Amino acid sequence: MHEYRSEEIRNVAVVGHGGSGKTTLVDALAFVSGSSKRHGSVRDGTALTDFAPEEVEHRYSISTACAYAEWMGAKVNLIDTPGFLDFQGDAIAGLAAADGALVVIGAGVGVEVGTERMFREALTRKDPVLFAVSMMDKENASFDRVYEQIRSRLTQRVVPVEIPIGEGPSFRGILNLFRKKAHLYRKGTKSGEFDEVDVPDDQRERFDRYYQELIETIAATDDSLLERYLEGNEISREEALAAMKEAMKQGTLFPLFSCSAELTYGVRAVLDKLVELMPSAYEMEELHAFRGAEGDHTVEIHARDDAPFSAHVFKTHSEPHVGDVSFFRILSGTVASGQDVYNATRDTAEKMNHLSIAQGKERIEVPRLHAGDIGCVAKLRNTHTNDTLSTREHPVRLPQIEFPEPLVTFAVHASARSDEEKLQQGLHRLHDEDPTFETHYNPETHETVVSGLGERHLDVSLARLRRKYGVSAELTKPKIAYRETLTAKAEGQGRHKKQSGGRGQFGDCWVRIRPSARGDGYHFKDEIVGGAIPSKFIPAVDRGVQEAAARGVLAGYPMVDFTVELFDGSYHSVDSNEMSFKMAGILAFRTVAQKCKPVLLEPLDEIEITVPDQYLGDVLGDVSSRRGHILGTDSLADGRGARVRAVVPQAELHLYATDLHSITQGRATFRRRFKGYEQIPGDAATRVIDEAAKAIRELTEV
Ligand SMILES: Nc1nc2c(ncn2[C@@H]2O[C@H](COP(=O)(O)OP(=O)(O)OP(=O)(O)O)[C@@H](O)[C@H]2O)c(=O)[nH]1
Ligand SMILES: [Mg+2]
Repeated sequence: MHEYRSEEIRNVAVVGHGGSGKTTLVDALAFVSGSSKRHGSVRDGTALTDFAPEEVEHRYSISTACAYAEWMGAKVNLIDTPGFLDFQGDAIAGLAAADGALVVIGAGVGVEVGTERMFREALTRKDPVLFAVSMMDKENASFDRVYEQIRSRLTQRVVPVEIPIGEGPSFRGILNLFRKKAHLYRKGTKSGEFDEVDVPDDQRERFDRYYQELIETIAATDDSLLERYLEGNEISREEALAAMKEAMKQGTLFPLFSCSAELTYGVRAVLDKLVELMPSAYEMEELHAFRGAEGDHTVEIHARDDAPFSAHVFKTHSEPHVGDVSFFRILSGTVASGQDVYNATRDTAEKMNHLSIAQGKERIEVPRLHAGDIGCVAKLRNTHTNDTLSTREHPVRLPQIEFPEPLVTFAVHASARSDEEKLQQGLHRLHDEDPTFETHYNPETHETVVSGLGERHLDVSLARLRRKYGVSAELTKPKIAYRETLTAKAEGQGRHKKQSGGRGQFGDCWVRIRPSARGDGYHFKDEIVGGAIPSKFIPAVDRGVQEAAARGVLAGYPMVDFTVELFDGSYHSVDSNEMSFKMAGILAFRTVAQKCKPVLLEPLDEIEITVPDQYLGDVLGDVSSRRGHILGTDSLADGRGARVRAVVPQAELHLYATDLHSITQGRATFRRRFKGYEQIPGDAATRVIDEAAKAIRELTEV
């Protein structure tokens, strides 16, 4: 294969709503260019970039995957991303590795929530965007409707460049505005071959209308062009393309294409324009990276071959017999197969053995890759997603990809007890592969919990766990880490006395217990005077109190935020020892805490919901029904809805992501953050206490 340099490389992330036709289009682009030998299909599980067993089974993308199309002397790296919200982390990683976004929209369904989301994400990253309306052959396809939806929901600055001739079953060609020709596809063509003909008479009126619009839009991007256009001068194809490319870079123009990836109609035109309109890797704006493993000085990174090597790992894919495959985008310098590199994020040396590029699941070895290219390498020792590879001589760390935070949490249990250790290892491997999948042990509830972006995300993660690490596991609703606290003060005695032949045990203490402020923790005060308890036994009383407090007095949850004053007691010169005073501490706590009006506390999260106005009422009502407390509602500046802040008990938030999705047709997003503990009101508290008592009864009956 030709060694492509940054000027000849385009990195394009293919993004959009779930099921909009991205994977099919990537397959068609690679096939039509001749770079992929087979025209695969999502329907029969042969699509180039949907090769993971879970993807073949479900017929949708789960992971970001790479392919390429060599076209017009360039290499277009195509990063196929999943559209479902649950796998959004991978879509964001795909955008991070690219220099432009191809937003795919299904001609039948039009603009959807995921289209909007990914378009805005691309805008935030200042990526040029090209829209492709795919599935033009589908029964209910309508190009004009989608065009109108883009204008009303996404941007007024969209301009059609390739217009379909016929729609649905009669879709047979496109009007190519730049060439001022019509392309009529040869029926049954395998790779998008067409006849270029003059614009047919019955298409003349549409052609003129769209052509006028295109030229005026392009002319308006540049004063000198506009002047010449208004003077009646012709704007050449090259000038028009250059102006459009510049406007796309500025984010002021978004070209619109139409195609049917399945029939390969219109796909060549999309390829042409990816090469002509997307910026080359060479045009990448400089980045600022941290120097060294720890340093906070920054250095500029340019996509130049003569700069030191640096690359960002945006995806780790682990395979049963191969191990981890790391996908990276080279940001500066070149890298050769077998070269020693340095992972500054983890301070480890790595070797780039069998340097490759990916065409779907196939990896093609290459001797060298240049600045701006995307490559992959297997079996790095300790490199994970979001790490930076560089060299020992010039170690740098690149800015991190910000992955979405987990929204859904479950407890996880190995199906077989003996698999517990394997489960822990597997879960950590899954996290290394997918940063939006998190796992930790909750010492308060004694459960291992896993979090992700949605239920589907966690289900797929468990399927991977089973396939790759041979561990079956089940998800259950996580236990809530309730706590207990006190609301009144009281005092009393704890007296431990045992006489069972030989040496006895004796410890006796008097304590005062009072509540302290929320979050203040536990305090122990020694107020013994005159040696009523010898000082060497006092820490034992403290330990006893803490041990008893950890088990609470209401429902077995840890008691928090209180102060214990030890103010009196007595001892026996022979029978007293530390053990006896610890027991006295336990007894004192149990007796006195009961008198201090104990209550249950529950963990609360603060949530921030962004929601279009038409769903605001429903969302607020739903938050209230979850015992939520609304902190405030603000209107978003650009009329895109409202932002609601509320505090809601964690116990009421299980599966909130799923519920919010269905209340708002997927139009709302939310974030959650642990807020603190607060007292549970009457009824809800009684329920928790009853449940705890029931659980204890069941345990003792067994
Ligand atoms: N008729 C027709 N069907 C298509 C076309 N493109 C895709 N499809 C079908 O539409 C379905 C979804 O296509 P995909 O390519 O998997 O869509 P996607 O955007 O990759 O979906 P996610 O990966 O889930 O986000 C599949 O059944 C495809 O076979 C097309 O051009 N014409
Ligand atoms: Mg897909």
